[in-house]
Amino acid sequence: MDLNKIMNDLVKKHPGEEEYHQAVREVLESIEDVVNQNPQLEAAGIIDRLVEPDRVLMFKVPWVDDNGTVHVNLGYRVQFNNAIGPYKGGLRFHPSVNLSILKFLGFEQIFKNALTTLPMGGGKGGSDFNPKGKSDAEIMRYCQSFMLELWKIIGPDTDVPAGDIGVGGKEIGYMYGMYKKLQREHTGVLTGKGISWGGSLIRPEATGFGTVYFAEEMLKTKGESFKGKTVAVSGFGNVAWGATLKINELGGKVVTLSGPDGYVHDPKGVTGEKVEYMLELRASNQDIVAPYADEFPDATFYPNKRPWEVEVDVALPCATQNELDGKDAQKLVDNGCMCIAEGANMPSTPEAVAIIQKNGLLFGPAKAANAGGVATSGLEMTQNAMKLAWTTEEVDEKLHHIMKSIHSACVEHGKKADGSVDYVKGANVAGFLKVANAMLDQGVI
Ligand code: NDP
Ligand code: 2IT
Repeated sequence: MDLNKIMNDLVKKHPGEEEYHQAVREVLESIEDVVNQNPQLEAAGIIDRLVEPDRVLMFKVPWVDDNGTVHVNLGYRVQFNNAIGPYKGGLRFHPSVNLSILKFLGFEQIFKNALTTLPMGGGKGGSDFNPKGKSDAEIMRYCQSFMLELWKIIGPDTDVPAGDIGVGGKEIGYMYGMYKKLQREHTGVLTGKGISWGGSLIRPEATGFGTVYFAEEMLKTKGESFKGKTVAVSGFGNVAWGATLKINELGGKVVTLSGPDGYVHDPKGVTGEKVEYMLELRASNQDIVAPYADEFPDATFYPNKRPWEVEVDVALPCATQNELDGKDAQKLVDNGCMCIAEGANMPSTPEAVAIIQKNGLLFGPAKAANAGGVATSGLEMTQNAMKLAWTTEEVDEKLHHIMKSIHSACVEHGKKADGSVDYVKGANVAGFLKVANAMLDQGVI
């Protein structure tokens, strides 16, 4: 496989789509050896077919605000690969959303979903709509207008969207309502639904829980656990909340949260009512974490800074892509951090990953460490298909089991001669082999 040629061609075909190039390069670097050892993959054009999405739907989303002013946003769905199951992946509503970001997320989702052991292909979608500061009525009208286009290409066995940044239970509800009306059926076409209308228990917590379960497995390989460990978490959204809940349960202490405005340091730990306050902050539709420090005087707010300068044992980036760079990684290393697991998608830059790995820290990449969210979406699909609902304990146990098997797959494919594990390589190779073999079986389509 000629990696540089593939990348040059991709960059030429899709100029400026930097996040997409970054995600593809990272995977190709890991799987280069495997591809070279298996010439049938090259003969079947697997890589060329894998790096381009099956199709992209782009549409305008017109909507009217509370003052009667008309706005137009852009909506997208990237259906990347359905070799092992229906396209599956979240919808992101954030002003930064563009095709490059959605293609990077959709590409990652292929391998993440393969790692879950469940039959789900990869996709992603969203919009450059900014939900911050919008009224509920505006968000409802927006979601309805968005679904008026999206419904044409999704279905419970075709493409099953879910939430991501800016899309939580409320938005899923508004979109589901419109889908149901247009399609005239009540099927599990979206995941992250409300519990009373087809949702799964534990889905809101699942990504954060899964990230902590994965980190726990990594720590175990060193004879360690979360008990007594200090943890830096970034973000204050859905993933950060779930992770904080689980860390508290396992006896660790979360000492930071962050937003686009800066970070808060709470040396006494984000516990009890403070965890619930995260939900209020998230629901308030503000864009800031600073009010946490007004509400809880033990905490200090540091504007325009990232939490990675705080001395901690474990770091869980749970906000957004490229939020932990080389300098941040060096600070974590210098301060004695031993384990980093990515709750967000691609939060660490390639420079950061290189520094973290060079210094021998445990490093769980996103497609393994945050796969618990989509895995539980898969469990929601199964419950919908069976028209049955599992208990909290049943779902949590299955999620825990899936995260342990993802960890085992990473160890199997990422174990190095010195006994340490390259989890980046392990996750990429394990996910890739499953998808590539399915593509081989199904012919050139
Ligand atoms: P939320 O919208 O609930 O929270 C996102 C968090 O990130 C918020 O705290 C948000 O702050 C912050 N944030 C957003 N953009 C930026 C930015 N440019 N700089 C700094 N902070 C930012 O989303 P989720 O918790 O669902 O998603 C967080 C990450 O986890 C994303 O990378 C997502 O792709 C990933 N993920 C999510 C899964 C899920 O099931 N929800 C599953 C797997 C991964 P603010 O609201 O103020 O912008
Ligand atoms: O990035 C992700 O894995 C998600 N946003 C969850 C996708 C899903 O379909 O549950």
